[in-house]
Amino acid sequence: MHPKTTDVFIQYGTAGFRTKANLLEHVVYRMGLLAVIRSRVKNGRTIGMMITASHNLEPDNGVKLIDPDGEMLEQSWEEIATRMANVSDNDLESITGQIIKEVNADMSLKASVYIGMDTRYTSPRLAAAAANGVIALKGTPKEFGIVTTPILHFCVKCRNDNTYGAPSEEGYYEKIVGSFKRIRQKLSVSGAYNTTLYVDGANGVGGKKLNIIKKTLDGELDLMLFNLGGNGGKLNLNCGADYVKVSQRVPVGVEHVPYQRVASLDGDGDRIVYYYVDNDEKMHLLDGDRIATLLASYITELLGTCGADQLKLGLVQTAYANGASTKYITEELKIPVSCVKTGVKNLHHEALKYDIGIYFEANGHGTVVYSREAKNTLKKIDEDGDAEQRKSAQILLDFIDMTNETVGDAISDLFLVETVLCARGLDITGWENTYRDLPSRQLKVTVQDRNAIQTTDAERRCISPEGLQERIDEIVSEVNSGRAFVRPSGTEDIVRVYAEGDTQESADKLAEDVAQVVR
Ligand code: NG1
Ligand code: ZN
Repeated sequence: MHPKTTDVFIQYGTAGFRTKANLLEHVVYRMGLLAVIRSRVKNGRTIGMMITASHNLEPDNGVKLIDPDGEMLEQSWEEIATRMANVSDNDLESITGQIIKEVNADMSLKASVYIGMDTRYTSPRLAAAAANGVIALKGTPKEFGIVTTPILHFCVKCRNDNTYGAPSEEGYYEKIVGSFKRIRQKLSVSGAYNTTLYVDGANGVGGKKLNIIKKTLDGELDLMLFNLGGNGGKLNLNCGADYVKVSQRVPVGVEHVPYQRVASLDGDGDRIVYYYVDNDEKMHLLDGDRIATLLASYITELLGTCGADQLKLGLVQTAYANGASTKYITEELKIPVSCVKTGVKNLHHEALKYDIGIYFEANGHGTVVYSREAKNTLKKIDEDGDAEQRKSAQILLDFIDMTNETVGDAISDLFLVETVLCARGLDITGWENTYRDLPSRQLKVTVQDRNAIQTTDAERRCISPEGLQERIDEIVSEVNSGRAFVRPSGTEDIVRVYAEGDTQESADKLAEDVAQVVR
């Protein structure tokens, strides 16, 4: 029904399949087949399929599968997905049969697949191909239309675990926004905090959903929304969280008032960074590391006041975390930090090792996960504690409900950040002043074979090609507070270079020098 029209090899990577939209129809159809098989292997529990290319530009698209608990597809299935996507039309049936045997799927079981998509003009056609794939193997598709990636993750989780919430967009608003409002009633707006927040919606789905939420807020937060996709604004083009973070520039399409805090979302609403411009029109970025430290210090404070210090809280970062943030977390907050390989699933798994695990990529993708033990301890304090302990426990329980624990979520993270700023009476400079970021620079380098570069130590050091790490070490040693690493991207055919230094000039030069060695 959806014939393969290209021989270009495609791989299920950290962000699923992602490429030019016109190369994807057969891939998405086949992922519909695979989602049904996956659902049956999971005893008929619901699987999710999200059609999106996140922060990529409009001509791209992609698809990722969501496992029953709302997490990313189990890693061992990535190879199966890749095999299924690349086989010829002629061999599709036999390979599908082979895979069914291999994974031991009982094809007589029911199968359920939730399908969501972002705002790209190619998404509806791909979502239809996905549904056709599901139907071809006698599964039941349910289409959610245009939703953020995290809303779909949430719905999948709720469908398989009804204690988490109701599996619908409304159920999501009820839980996330509802708990934000409940918390706001317990806190008073004070100090330097003010309720006006500007938002850059990247001309994607996140801004559209905030526009729905905005109408239900009663002055708890005054959202001024920009880049909602109208007025010729192009998806992710010179706007959105990735643009702001990587280029270190303000997005187009947003009105800039000095010292007004702005939240910038990415195209599918799973990343968020904050920034403001000062009187000299200089942009100050508050990225994922800042959000992580803000949340970590607030949760730690509440655990203290409610007498639950025995719960183990930890933070998870990647090599891209600013060195100053890691120093602040370990030395000032005295919270344990782990560094893992890039890719949200790696952070998520590491975070699950703590009672309360906070994970963020510097690019603004992250969330908090809470163990059953942590939730039960807080509920018990809410029942048996003294008045002050109970108050903190209740705020923390609302905080947990406001968190989308399945995956990084720009909307949920926005409400978490706004809650902490309000509770602490902070404006954006107060938040910024907790520590000073080291200047940094990211570059992309095109090489012949990016996989010639192999890394170790959570991607902070190269083990091949021979001699490369020694050269980098030499260059880094000449820079004050210098740090640099290179790694092949998992989502683009490039090598990424990252560098930090004591000044912007030294960070820029270090990145450029390291890039020269890689080229
Ligand atoms: P790659 O292309 O592997 O660097 C990028 C981001 C990841 C993650 C994935 C998935 C950076 C440096 N890398 O991965 O953090 O978000 O995309 O979208 O931001
Ligand atoms: Zn995204």
